[in-house]
Amino acid sequence: DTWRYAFEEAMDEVQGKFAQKFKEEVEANSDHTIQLFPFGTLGESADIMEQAQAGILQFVDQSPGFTGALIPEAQVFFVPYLLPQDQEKLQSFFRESKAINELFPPLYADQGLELLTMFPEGEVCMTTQEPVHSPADLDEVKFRVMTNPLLVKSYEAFGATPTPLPTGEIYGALQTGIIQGQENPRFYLESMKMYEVTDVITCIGHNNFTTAVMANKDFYDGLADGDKEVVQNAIDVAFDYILDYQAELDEASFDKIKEAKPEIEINILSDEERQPFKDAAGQVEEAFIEMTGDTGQKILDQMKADLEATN
Ligand code: 6CS
Repeated sequence: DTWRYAFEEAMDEVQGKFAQKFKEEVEANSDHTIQLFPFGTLGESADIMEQAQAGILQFVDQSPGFTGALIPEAQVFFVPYLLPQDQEKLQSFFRESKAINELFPPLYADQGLELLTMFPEGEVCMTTQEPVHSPADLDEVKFRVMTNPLLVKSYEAFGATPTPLPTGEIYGALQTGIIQGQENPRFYLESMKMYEVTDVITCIGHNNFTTAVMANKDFYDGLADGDKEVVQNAIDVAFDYILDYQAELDEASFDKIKEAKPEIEINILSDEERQPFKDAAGQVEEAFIEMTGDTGQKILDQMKADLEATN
C-alpha cells in the first residue's frame, strides 16, 4: 500500500530532505511505499493539515508557526530567545526535551494527530528593505509573519506592523510592496530568493525555525506493532540525518546569497543591539500565558527546565 506524506517546503529544502530520508527508510524496511507531496502540490500549510486530520494524508509536516490556531501551546516556539543559538545545546534540547516528547503528544492527539518528532531547520533572520539596528527601525514596516497570534505579538513587541500571510504570498507581497519585511530560516531566504525582493538581512538570534512531523492518529493507532516500529525507526534515522544537515546549512546559505547578490547587506546584530529585542521577550511570554493558561505555563516551564538541563 501507499502512504501519503505532505510537507510545507520543496523537495530539496529541509522538510523535503527529512521526508525523503523517511521514505527511503520505510521503503527499505517494509512493503509500504511513501508518496511525497511537496509545497504547492496539495495547497497551503493549513490545507495539508486538514487533509492529515481527515485521514486523506497519513503523514504531514507542519511547523508550529501554522499549528498555533489548532494547538495554541505550539506557539511556545515563538517566545523570542527561548531556544539557544549554540548548536550543541540546540540539538540536545531537541533530542531530550520532555516538553516535546511527553507534554506535546497529548495536545496533538486531541487534534487527531500522532506527534512523531520535532526538529530545527536553522537560525531565523529578517529580510527588510532598510537596515534594522533597533526596534525603532521596524516602525511602520509591514512585516509578514506566519499565521499565528503569538508571532503577531512578537513583531508588535519588536516595533513592526505584523501582517500574517500564507507562504505562497510572501514573494509577491514583497515584490509589490504590500509588505516590506519577513522572517525565515537562512536556507529559506536563499531557496525562496527573498534577497531578490529585499535588500537587507538582519540576524538578532531570536529563534530557530522549528517544525513537527505527525501522522493521522487513527491511521497510526491502527498499524501493527511491526509497522509502528518501522515508522519510529525511520523517524529516528531521518531525525539524526536532519540535525547534521541543518547545522551545515546556515553558513552555506549566506555564502550563496552573497554570490547571487553581492550588494546584499547582512547585519548580525551585536549583543548591545540585540538587547532591546531581548527586553521585548517578556511581554511575548506573558501573551503566551494569557493565550494558553495552565497548559501553556506547564509547557513553557518544562521547556525552560529542558534547556537548563542541556547546560
Ligand atoms: O514562512 C513560511 O511560511 C515557511 N517557512 C519555512 C521555513 N518553511 C515552511 C513555512 O511554510
